[in-house]
Amino acid sequence: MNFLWALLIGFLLGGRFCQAQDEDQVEPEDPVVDVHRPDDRQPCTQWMGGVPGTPGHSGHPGRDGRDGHDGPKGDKGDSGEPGEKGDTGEKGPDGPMGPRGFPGTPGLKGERGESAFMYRSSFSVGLTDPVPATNVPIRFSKFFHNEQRHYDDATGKFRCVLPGVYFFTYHLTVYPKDARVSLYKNDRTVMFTYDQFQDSNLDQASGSIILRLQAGDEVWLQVYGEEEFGGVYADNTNDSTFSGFLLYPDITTGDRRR
Ligand SMILES: *[C@@H]1O[C@H](CO)[C@@H](O)[C@H](O)[C@H]1NC(C)=O
Ligand SMILES: [Ca+2]
Repeated sequence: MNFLWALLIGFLLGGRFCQAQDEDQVEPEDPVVDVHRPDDRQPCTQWMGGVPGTPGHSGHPGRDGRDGHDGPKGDKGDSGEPGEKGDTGEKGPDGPMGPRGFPGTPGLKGERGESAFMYRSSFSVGLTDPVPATNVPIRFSKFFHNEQRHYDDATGKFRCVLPGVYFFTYHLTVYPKDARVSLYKNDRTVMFTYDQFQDSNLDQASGSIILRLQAGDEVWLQVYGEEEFGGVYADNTNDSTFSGFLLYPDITTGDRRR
């Protein structure tokens, strides 16, 4: 369209030059420019060899072309900044049980325990003279030890104060006849010891026993039988002894908290 306009304007301007040349009567000397000799009879009707017109104005921008094909894949970009912390997820199921741990450190030292004094009971006694009487408790009146005075030489009996398990033992010199001794617990014989004496000799009879006693129980020794079995003897250099002690007390829960 613009091209047509430029052609039309150029055509009109060319005709005006043609008239001026006609008035000057000047003939072009350059044969190259003089494409066609002007015809006097028909001035400017067929002569197109005018000066080229000025360029036209720039046209309007054309429409955008079609999108090109996708280019090759670019390099990997830098890592983005960390996002905000998300909400706490739901609690997962319990995991498997772990291995056994190391032993812990020792605990603190316990408080001072109560004194064992109140659970003491022991005695060790002996004879000072031979025992003439039979079927009565042998009274040991030589005291090696009787702190708690649980052995009573007036009766010849050990009287239990602390319930528990007790150990008793006796070592008797036998002279000048047989000795048959029985250990009693509350008027009942528990154990017998018998020694046959031999002339011009000196024997020993001994025995030991463990008994559980309640408070008030009594334990003693006595000759079992008639005088022929009364050979329990003692003098300054030949002792006959009777000993006993609390092996361990029966402590109830109440006693322990007392
Ligand atoms: C008692 O033992 C002593 C020696 O230790 C002895 O000389 C004495 O004869 C003994 N008593 C009896 C009755 O045998
Ligand atoms: Ca003997």
